[in-house]
Amino acid sequence: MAKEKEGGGQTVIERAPKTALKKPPLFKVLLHNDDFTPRDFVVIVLREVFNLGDGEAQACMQHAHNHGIAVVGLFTFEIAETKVNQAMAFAKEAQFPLKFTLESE
Ligand code: TYC
Repeated sequence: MAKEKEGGGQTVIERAPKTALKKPPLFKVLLHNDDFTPRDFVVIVLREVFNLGDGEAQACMQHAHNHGIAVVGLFTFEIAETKVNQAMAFAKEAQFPLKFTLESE
């Protein structure tokens, strides 16, 4: 990325060094349908854990319900893993078999 910098009345364009860090790989979080988890519970998990808006959460839940699976979002591995663990712990506590998995992009 080029960046402008003021230098004694001149504008100097600085280029990012060639050693600029690479973007980390992204992972898809997938939501799986099941026959037992209530729709409202799925929507709450998508809102609370994955920070989806209400409309997005409804659409994601409905997609999984209709097609068996839905992409919740793309995250770095650690964030994806943390969110999947939080979401499944939440479901386990409520005794629902709701399942999320990770897939490399
Ligand atoms: N199929 C569930 C029901 O009819 C709702 C549901 C939707 C469950 C999406 C999981 O990922 C899911 N109660």
